[in-house]
Amino acid sequence: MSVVRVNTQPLAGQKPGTSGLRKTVAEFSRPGYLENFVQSIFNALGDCSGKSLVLGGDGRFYNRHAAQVILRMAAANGFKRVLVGRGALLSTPAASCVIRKYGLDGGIVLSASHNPGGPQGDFGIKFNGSNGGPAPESVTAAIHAATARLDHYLVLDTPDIDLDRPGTVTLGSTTVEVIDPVADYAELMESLFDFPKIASLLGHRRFHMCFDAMHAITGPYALEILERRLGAPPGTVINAVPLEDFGGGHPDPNLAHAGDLVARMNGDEPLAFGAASDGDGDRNMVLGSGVFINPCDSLAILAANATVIPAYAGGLAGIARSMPTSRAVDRVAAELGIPCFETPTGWKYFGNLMDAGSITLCGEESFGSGSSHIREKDGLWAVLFWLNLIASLSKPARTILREHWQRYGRDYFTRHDYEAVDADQAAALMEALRERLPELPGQCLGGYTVQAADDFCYTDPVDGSVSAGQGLRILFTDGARIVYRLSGTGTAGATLRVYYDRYQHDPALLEQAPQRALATLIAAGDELAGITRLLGRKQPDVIT
Ligand code: VG1
Ligand code: CO
Repeated sequence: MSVVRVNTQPLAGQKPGTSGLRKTVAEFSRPGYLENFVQSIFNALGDCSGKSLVLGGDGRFYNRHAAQVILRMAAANGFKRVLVGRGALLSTPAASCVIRKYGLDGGIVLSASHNPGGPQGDFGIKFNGSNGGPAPESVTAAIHAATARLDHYLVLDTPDIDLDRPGTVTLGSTTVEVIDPVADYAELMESLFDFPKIASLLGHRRFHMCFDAMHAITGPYALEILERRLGAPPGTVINAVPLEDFGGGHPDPNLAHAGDLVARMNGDEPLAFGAASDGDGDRNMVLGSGVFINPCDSLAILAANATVIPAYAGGLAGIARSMPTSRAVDRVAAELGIPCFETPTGWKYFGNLMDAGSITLCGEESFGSGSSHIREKDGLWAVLFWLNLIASLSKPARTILREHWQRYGRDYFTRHDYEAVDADQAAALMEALRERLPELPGQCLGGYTVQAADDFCYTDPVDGSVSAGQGLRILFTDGARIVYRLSGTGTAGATLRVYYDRYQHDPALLEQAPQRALATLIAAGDELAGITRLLGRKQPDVIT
């Protein structure tokens, strides 16, 4: 076994986005593409000798190959210890859990999350630091800078190791431990929630639920936790086997893509509760009988009822939400008398607040919620939180939702995504709108008067770092809001996301369909940015 120094040159475009580097499998398969990026992560870390890592991914096509390459490179770069999930599998939250539990220096998660997989699909690499959370902007910028000056990478000349057999292998001076990807995470969940109470709910003959793992990473986790530890009937978890192409589906838990689950919810034997997770297990969608629980409302409800859960019985230090997320959780924070922070989109902005002890819960409108138990959003955690609430409050999910609206009012929310838009056209639309921001206050748009308009800029209260250009916000005098931003996770053209929300507290008007309740605001948003006019799009591709 010898260390080989391979000469290379910088490859353009290796810039991490909202959540790691995401490219097509075709691009990742180009000679040196994967190796260049991994070496750049190691270079940004500095001297790797003596350091430790966790490695695993969501099981998509290229996952196993990439894991073998990364192990050879970690060994060549002098890492002391690498823990790798059996089969090269690890959900994003489980990787965060393992980093924290074993005091590792960081982790590499192989995933493009909700992006489609397979040879024609996408692949991705995320790097997490020693707190278990996604690398902050300062680190991703250092990695990107390293990609631009790379001239060689190091790799150990050694064959693939058996990733399916738990145990220890030595590569050069690196100890590689193949670990059970589920055990540490399942144990952590058991320490947070009232498992006996959830088990009695799941054993009740009138409570039927379904968890759709969408052939992505959460299958093995959900089987272990829901069916084995909590005794849910076999078959509760569907699409449980991780497949390299996610069975041809799109592992994005929303009403459009979790079709099997939606069909079961509305089938002959309607279910009391349904949930789904995404490619790498960090997101969740939760459904009650006949109702979809918007992630913004879900976060608010978890916050309002947190003390029911053993792990949060002592109360919450504070809450944070991403800027486009509705302000439903702000109302809960105000009532609890705790701080509520507004951060840019992406989980990396929550890490400092959690490390500083300023927040306990946080979430995003994009089906992500989590707490300071780890430093990632956590799909199954949210599902267990909901089950614990239903069991402890002895109320169905839809009643918990309705009572929440009656008490706090409802923040109607929707997100409209325009996918695969021409990148130049999308940038021009955003630029034109940005230039008009100063003139908007006081103007009337479709019956709404603009109170303020800005390009969201965040100053991290912990380290003072500034993140500018995080989305265009139009705030109206009645509290309604429109936000425009471009996605940072796509691989084809640009995706324009437009977020609409409006508060309603009239008890008689809490049960409207969101698209209806927001119709005039949506029309105003289209007109203001010129979506139909400039992009030629009459309808969004995905409505959440
Ligand atoms: C999207 C979501 C964002 C989320 C990110 C990563 O980013 O909007 O809230 O944090 O995906 O989630 P963007 O830039 O496409 O809007 V995941 O589950 O892909 O790691
Ligand atoms: Co994800």
